[in-house]
Amino acid sequence: MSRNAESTAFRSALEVIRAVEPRVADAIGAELTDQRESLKLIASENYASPATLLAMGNWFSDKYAEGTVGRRFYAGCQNVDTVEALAAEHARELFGAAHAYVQPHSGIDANLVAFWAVLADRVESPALKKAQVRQVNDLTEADWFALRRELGNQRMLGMSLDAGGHLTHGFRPNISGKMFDQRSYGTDPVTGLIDYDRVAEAAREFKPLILVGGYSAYPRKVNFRILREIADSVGATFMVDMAHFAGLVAGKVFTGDFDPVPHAHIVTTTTHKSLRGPRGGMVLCQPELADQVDRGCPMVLGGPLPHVMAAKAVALAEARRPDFADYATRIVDNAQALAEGLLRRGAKLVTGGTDNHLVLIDVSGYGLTGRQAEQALLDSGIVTNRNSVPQDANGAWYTSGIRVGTPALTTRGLGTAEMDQTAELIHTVLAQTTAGANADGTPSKAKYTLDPDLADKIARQATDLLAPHPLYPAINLT
Ligand code: DSN
Repeated sequence: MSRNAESTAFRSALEVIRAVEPRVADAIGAELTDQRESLKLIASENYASPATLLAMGNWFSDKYAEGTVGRRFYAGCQNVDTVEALAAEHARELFGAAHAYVQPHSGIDANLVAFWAVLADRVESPALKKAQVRQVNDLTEADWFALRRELGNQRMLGMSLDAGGHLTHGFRPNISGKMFDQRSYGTDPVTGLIDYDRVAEAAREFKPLILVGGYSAYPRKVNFRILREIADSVGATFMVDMAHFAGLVAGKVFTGDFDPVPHAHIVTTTTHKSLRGPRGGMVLCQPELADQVDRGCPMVLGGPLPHVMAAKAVALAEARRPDFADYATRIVDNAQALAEGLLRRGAKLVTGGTDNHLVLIDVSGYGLTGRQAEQALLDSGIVTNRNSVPQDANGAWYTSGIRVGTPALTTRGLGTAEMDQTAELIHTVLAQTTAGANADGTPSKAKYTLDPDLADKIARQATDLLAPHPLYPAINLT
């Protein structure tokens, strides 16, 4: 395929959009410029391929296709069937999974599908059985009351948010924390690592229906074999949310005990993080859960997004190529180089390093909150996000951490030497930023001072670092 074809495709698309609403065409163009010019270190972001992006921008978006392949509630779904079946096949092959459900629109959708599949599979509920065999409209008020009571008190044990777990693993403000009677496991206060003995103890005491593994801000490998043994010892279903590290599983960086797919009953993921696909979600599961998972629509989801499923099929096909394994290896090499560069310059890192795609900097070592650090870095052309650290004294809004990840910069082609230079830029900004004060003289968690000339200089250095690695080099919109 000629590189020129990519450029022509995006230019033509923008021309068509511009004829209707030029401000949208301008915003799309501006977003490309911003992404090209900033050092993107958000651990959950990436750059999908032009083929993946283009698979989303078409008339598949116009089609309703509730149901599953070959069993739709709408006529005329033969082409949707083709792309959904392809995406599922690629997913099964890539991850060695028995079953794949590619309809979830996002990570939370995938998790809700999984939670409901487990509830439906595991809970001895006469009311639920009735709901499944009868049309929902036939259920009486008493049936509904019983259903709520029988399902409403199930237990889930997941990693706490401040230890690196995710909002959807039972955090109170999220629906998962309201659906389930929830308890969390944390990390060791000294090492910052998961203490599997403590997880086992919590599981023995709490006896969860679901044990959740997976994280969004834990910089280490997780031993899924041990977590499965813990789940089995208390009769729990073991679910893993691999959204952050799906690319490392696909690329065979995480194998054996560290690959969740052979160990978990059910695995959820997003497709747009390290996996480098379109924005969306997916569920993989053991055969016994497949029927329940396939009821994701209508249980949790409405109509699937056929255009996104088409893009999932493209991205998953890309991830099955040998060069994806090389990409996944480089993600981790880069994260480790970044961590070493930061440590050498005196930064404090949660767990003292990384063995995945992310690094969690405890910026209290620089006398800053996460909020101050995030903004100072942004002023300097470095895009990160603030994140809680374990036992965070500043809470989930201001935080004491900055999470940085390497999937996006690795896609651009930056390597370990450039990660060391990135560490230098990050350290310089954080070391030169000072926490500000409120009008009454009390310390502010948001205000800070950073010399604007220094911020400009760092932003120029960041641009120089990116210059040899243009983003979407074939695409020229001017
Ligand atoms: N928002 C994602 C992240 O940044 O980790 C997780 O959902």
